Amino acid sequence: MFGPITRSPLIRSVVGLALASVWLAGCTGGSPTGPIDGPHEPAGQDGPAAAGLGPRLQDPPELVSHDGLLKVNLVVERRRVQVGDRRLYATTYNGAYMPPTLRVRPGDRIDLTLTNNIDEDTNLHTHGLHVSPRAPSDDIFLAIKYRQAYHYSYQIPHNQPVGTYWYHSHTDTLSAPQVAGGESGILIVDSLQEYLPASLRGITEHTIALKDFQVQGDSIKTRPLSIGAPTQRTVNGQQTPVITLRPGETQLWRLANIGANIYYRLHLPGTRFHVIAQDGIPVRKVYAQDTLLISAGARFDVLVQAGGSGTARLETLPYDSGPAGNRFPRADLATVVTSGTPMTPATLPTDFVPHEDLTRAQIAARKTIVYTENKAGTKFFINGRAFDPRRTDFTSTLGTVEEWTVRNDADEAHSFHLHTNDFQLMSVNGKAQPPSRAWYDTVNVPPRGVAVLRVHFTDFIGRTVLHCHILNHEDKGMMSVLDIVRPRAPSPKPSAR
Ligand SMILES: [Cu+2]
Repeated sequence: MFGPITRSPLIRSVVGLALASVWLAGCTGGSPTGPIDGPHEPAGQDGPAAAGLGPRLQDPPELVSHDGLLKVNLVVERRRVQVGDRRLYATTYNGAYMPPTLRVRPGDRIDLTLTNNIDEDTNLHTHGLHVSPRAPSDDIFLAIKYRQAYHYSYQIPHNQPVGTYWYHSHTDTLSAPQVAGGESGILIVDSLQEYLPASLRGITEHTIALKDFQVQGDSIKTRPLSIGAPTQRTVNGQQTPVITLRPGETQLWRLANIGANIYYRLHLPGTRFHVIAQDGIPVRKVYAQDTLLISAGARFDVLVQAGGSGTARLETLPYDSGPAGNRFPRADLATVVTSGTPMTPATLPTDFVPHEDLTRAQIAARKTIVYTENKAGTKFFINGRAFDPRRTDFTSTLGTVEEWTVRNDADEAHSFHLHTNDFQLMSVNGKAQPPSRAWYDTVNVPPRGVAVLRVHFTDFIGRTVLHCHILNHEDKGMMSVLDIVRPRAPSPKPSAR
């Protein structure tokens, strides 16, 4: 029978739900705090990678598809787990704050059973996947009751871009408490590395999953959640872990903001992020940034190339989301240690992966999406209305391209996320976005700002959603229903008399 194979040498196959949860709990409970010079990777003898810097970065365990299929059992349950350097009750998948990474390829199917062992509704969303929004696929309208299980089946199309995605709870009014509590993990569609020049194929890659938690007693705080309250940043569930490179080495880092509410402004002094994919979609031209704004839900796949030996802090810089928003302070995320035998720095790619360009597409319809909120910041609206899952707010036709203007009439930043189809960002505040790096599934819309984007509705019909990915805002109304419908059959020609 099929068993998802992980790349960890410690696990061969996960054939049963009980085994999966027991093993993963054991794995994540034990290893993240291991010493930096633990048994898995010997620390360079000549490098500064010595005791005292912190635990070595652990990539999450992986469940990998086999012969086109990935079978997964995820159990949602409250567990006391290792979170950063504390043990806290969290809302876990399979007993871990940082659950397994699902690793698949275009054309694969994911058969996923989600079992709900928490005393409230939950469900699952495969963020960024171009899959059907209808049950048993990526239907976020369904609610899995306490003690019930649901069998999801996701057919990933052959045209799915390769990169970093994630999965998380999308439960109506409960997304923020459940994601903040722990219900989020990484999903990778392979293989981004196949597009790299030969000299870079097979480079070391790391997931840098950014999750943050607030504390209440012996638990991760889930409600009421204040976005601006002090919060602990973690990378793969670890607090300031150590990432090691050799001088001149190039690594692929999968940066993913999979927390509930906060933004990151990532910075690594002395190094630039060479972006090769945005929200799981490879760029046409690689570009380099000193800092990367990663709004809630967003991902960047980047190449980093180490300089000479030394130690630097991967940090998030202060970010101010506007007068009605929040001021997130600077924080350390990881320690980056460069040591050991130098490598010749590889030439990084410039032209990368071709992608559709909608710049000259025929526009079938235009829509305006206006974000507003009340003065108290407790109610959030799209076009004056709070989310109602029974109402259809927008209708689009399969096979057409539309241009949407997302206008943020609030005094704080909001992000825009669309399910089922990615979009091409055309401009932000009138500044044109280069088409060679314009595809996203999530984009930040500055306070009093405007984003213009184009969507090509391909492959799938059904009711889906668009929303702000600051989950407190989504839960409090900033979400709308989009129904993607088949084109109307041409009206019959009048018959000759
Ligand atoms: Cu928002």
